[in-house]
Parts: sequence; C-alpha cells; structure tokens
Amino acid sequence: MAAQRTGSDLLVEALVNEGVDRVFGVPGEENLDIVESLRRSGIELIVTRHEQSAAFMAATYGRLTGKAGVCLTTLGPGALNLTTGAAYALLGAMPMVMITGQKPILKSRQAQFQIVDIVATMRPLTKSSRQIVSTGAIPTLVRNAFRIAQEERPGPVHLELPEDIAAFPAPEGLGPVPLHPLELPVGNDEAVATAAEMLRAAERPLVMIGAAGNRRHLVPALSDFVRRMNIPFFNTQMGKGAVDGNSGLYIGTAALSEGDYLHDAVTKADLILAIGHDVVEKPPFIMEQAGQKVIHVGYQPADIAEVYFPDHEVVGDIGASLGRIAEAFGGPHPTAAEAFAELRRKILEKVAADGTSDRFPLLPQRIVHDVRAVMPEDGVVALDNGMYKIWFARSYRTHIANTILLDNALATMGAGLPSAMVAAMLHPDRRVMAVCGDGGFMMNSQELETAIRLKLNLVVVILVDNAYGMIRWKQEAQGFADWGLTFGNPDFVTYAQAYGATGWKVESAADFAPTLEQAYAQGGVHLVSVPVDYAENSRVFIEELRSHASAVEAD
Ligand SMILES: Cc1ncc(C[n+]2csc(CCOP(=O)(O)OP(=O)(O)O)c2C)c(N)n1
Ligand SMILES: [Mg+2]
Repeated sequence: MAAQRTGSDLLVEALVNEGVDRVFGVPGEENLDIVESLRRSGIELIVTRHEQSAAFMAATYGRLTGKAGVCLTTLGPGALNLTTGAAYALLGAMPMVMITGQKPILKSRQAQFQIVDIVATMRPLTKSSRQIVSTGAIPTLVRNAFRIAQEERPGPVHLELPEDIAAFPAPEGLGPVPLHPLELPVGNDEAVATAAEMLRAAERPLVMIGAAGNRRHLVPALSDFVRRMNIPFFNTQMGKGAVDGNSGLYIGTAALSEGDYLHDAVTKADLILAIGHDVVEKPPFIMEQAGQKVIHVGYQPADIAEVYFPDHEVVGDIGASLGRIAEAFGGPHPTAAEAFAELRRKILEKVAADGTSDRFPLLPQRIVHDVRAVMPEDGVVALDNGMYKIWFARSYRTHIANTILLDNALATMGAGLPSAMVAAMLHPDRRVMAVCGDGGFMMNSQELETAIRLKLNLVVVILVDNAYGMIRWKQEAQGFADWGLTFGNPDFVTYAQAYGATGWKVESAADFAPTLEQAYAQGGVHLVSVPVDYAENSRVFIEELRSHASAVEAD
C-alpha cells in the first residue's frame, strides 16, 4: 500500500510546482518530515554550516534567477540565524522563501523548550510571515508565499510549519495550485508622452539605473532602451551590471553620493531619467531644488526624500514602460552622447588611474584592474562588504548583466562567499570569484567546507590588512585616533589546506594576476590572500576628491 501523503509531502509537492530544484539549510528534528519528503522528491537539499549562509545563498539564488530561493531551518536558534539573511533579501529586493520548523501546536510535551516567536521576529524582516495552522492550507499558502516573494518589489517571505501539521495526513485529492503568468500594468499614454516630451526638450539627458532596474528579466529591455535612445548612462552600486553591452554609453558608477568625478556629469545634465531608483541605497546623487529635472521610471511611485523629488513619474512595469518611451521618442537622442563624450573620457580615465601600479602591498586600484583582466566578460565577481567595495563599484567595468554581485542595501559582511558559491553553482561553466576582506571572509569562512563538498570551481580573494579597514578609514577621516580596529589572521594558505582547498599567498604586485590564472586553470576551490595598501583610501577619497571639488567650484 502506498504510504499516506502528509502535510510535508503537500509542502514539497508545492515546492516542486514552483520549480524549486534546491533547498539550502540546516534541518532540525522539527523538520524531519520535510527532509523525508524532500528525499523522495528530487529536490536537492544543500546543508550549510550556518543558517545565515543558507539564507544568503537562497537570497542570491533568487537574485540571479528571479525565482524565489528556498531555505529551511529548525525553530528557535536555527530560525533566528536566518534574520540577517532575511534583512539582506528584504533590503536587496531578492525573492526568497524561508521555511522554519516549530514544535507541534495542538499538543506538546516539551513545554517552551527552544520556542521563541519566530513569526513575530520575522515580521519586520519580511514581506509576509505566517504560521501554517492547517495541513489543508499548505498548497495555497505556499503559492501565495512564492507570489509575494517574486512580485515587485521582490523580497523574503517566511512560513513556519509546525511538526504536527507537517505529519498529519494530507486531505484526499488536494494538490498544488497551478501557476499562471502575471502581467503588470504599464506606464499610461499620458505619462509616457510627457516623458518623451521632456527628453526631447533636454539637451544633456543622462540615464541612471538604480537597484530596482537590476532585475534579471529586465536585462533585454533595459539594454535595448539604452541602445535605442543613445543616451549615456550611469548606475548606482546595486544597479551595476544591469545591462548587456552598451559599454560605449557607460559613464560611471555612483559609488559615493556626491563629489566624485561622475558627479560632474550629474551636474552637467539638464535631465536625469532615473530608472529603478530605490531608497535602500545611499543616494547616487543629491537633487537640488534649482537643479536638473528628474523623471522617475519605476514599478512603484517614487519615495520622496530630501534628496529625491522627481518632476515626473512613469509608474508600471519598467521594461514595457521603457519600450513605450523609446517608441514615443522615436529614434536616438540627437545631442546626449556628444554632450558627454569628453567628460565621459575624463571620468573613465580618472577612475582607472593607478591600475597598473607595482606597489606592494597592492593598491586597491591594481587589484580591481587585475581582477578585470583575469575575468572573461561573463565571469562573475561577488563582493563582501568592506573598503574594496567602493573601489570595485567605482572602477570595475561590466559588459554582461549580473556579472558583479554587491550588496549596497543591508551592506552586511559575510555574504560574499555564500553569494559567490551560488553563482558558481548556477554557472559551472564560468569563472566565479568572491572578493572579501579579512574581516568579512572570516564571518562565514566555514562554508569553504560546503564549497568543497559541492565540488565548486571558485576563487576566493582575501584582501589582508589585518583590520576592519573601512571603519579604520572612517575613524581616520573623522579625526579619531587609530585605535581598536585591528586583528590577527590565520595563515590563509594552511587554512585553505585544512578544508581541502588550495591556498595562495601573493608576494608581489606582479604575482597577483598569474596566481589567479593558475587557480582557475587548476579548478576547484582556491583561497588567494593578497596584502592590500589602504593608504589610498584617504589619498583618493578625501584629498584628491577634495581638490577636485574645489577645482570644479573655481571653474
Ligand atoms: C555584519 C556586519 N558587521 C559590521 C559591519 C560594519 N562594517 C562595515 S565594513 C567593516 C569592516 C570590514 O572589514 P574587512 O572585511 O576586513 O574589509 P576591509 O574594509 O578591511 O577591506 C565593518 C565592521 C557590517 N557592514 N556588517
Ligand atoms: Mg580588512
């Protein structure tokens, strides 16, 4: 006789229905029914060495595929370890479904052991957080969870499945809810016509691509729009790598909010078409009352802030709305590209400066330069959070969408390695690299074991300054004494070897790129430790940009 289907079978059937192929997590005894249902389903269970990395991995899976990534943990301590990952997905707009276990809710012989209110804990960190209280409700709750997670603005959803609800027999004849495509509303005729009119009236329009423009399904529409309009574009940090090609129109990344070379272009523009502006990021530019006009193109209306109050809005599906704007405009913009040609050349030259310096420890500029040289166009670089993120955001050029993964929303340390692991998993044929500081790497370095177990091909670059460098830099910039932010490190070569990975220590600037090449040629997991010279942080971001600002003022 076939075994009776249970609540956990219903849950896993619903996951299969959503196209889930992997679940990341650390199960507890409260999840054993689900684990058994997974075993019989064909969905892969990828156990990690900390729940936080399972959440980072599921969120990145969602970010890269547009389909919600799924993670699974036990109740109490395991579920609490998901909270940083939940916030990462919420601020970063990454679709994710988190499933956590719970003691039986109808009868329990364990009193309050390990019980904390996870549904309430998750509420401010998710788009929706619910306990499943009846076995028969599982299919609809799962369908709804995936819809909420994947709909604009995407984000995390939490479902708690108590042990007894998971183990109860499934009602006869109940199965998953069928999926259907969902078309979003598009910016209306009037809004589109006004946008086209404003673009026509502008001599020096610029396109800005923000975080909400960086969605996998938008790549063709956005790339096509930039090419058809022939308007130079810049992006925010989270908007980086949102389009394919169009390198001839890229004018820079707003790694800072103001005062960088890129902001000369912002000042020069008489109109900015802001696509997918999202207030989770530090402002890419500061709007002034008497400054240039701004058009907001977004899934949602603009969030008005002291630094962002657009003059016009086109609200609706971004891809389709942009298609309509290009259509209404009817051809390339006559003056935009030419108006910025000279400035574009200067900006790109400035942010590429010192890329070939031979100094040792290596300059951040050289690190960015050499990584770019070693990575093919489709290679993926995933950054953790530290000082180098600003250098990469500013100077690393992308040519293919989703080839740089960075988090300028929660900006949490510890996500670099897990996010790179998912990129390596999804793109086994491409070069994938994690770039981490010695602080951030050690926050989830235990996942090297997971990477080895999964037989990933992955290079992890660790920038070694024996410090929480970014904070140390801000301490200096704000005039505080250099105190309390340094630490020691393990020997990263033997650390790598202990996991069965290969370790490398870069001893000179000339050594760096060939080491990376060798690592990729060998395949497998490699740790490359690189001493970095952060004296450049103050020299460029404070002294050089300050003198640039006064030169601009004097103009
Ligand atoms: C989880 C978390 N804790 C603390 C911070 C604050 N923070 C931002 S950057 C940074 C230092 C990062 O040090 P490291 O990873 O060594 O990179 P470095 O700046 O030295 O290159 C800290 C502590 C953070 N963003 N995330
Ligand atoms: Mg450091």
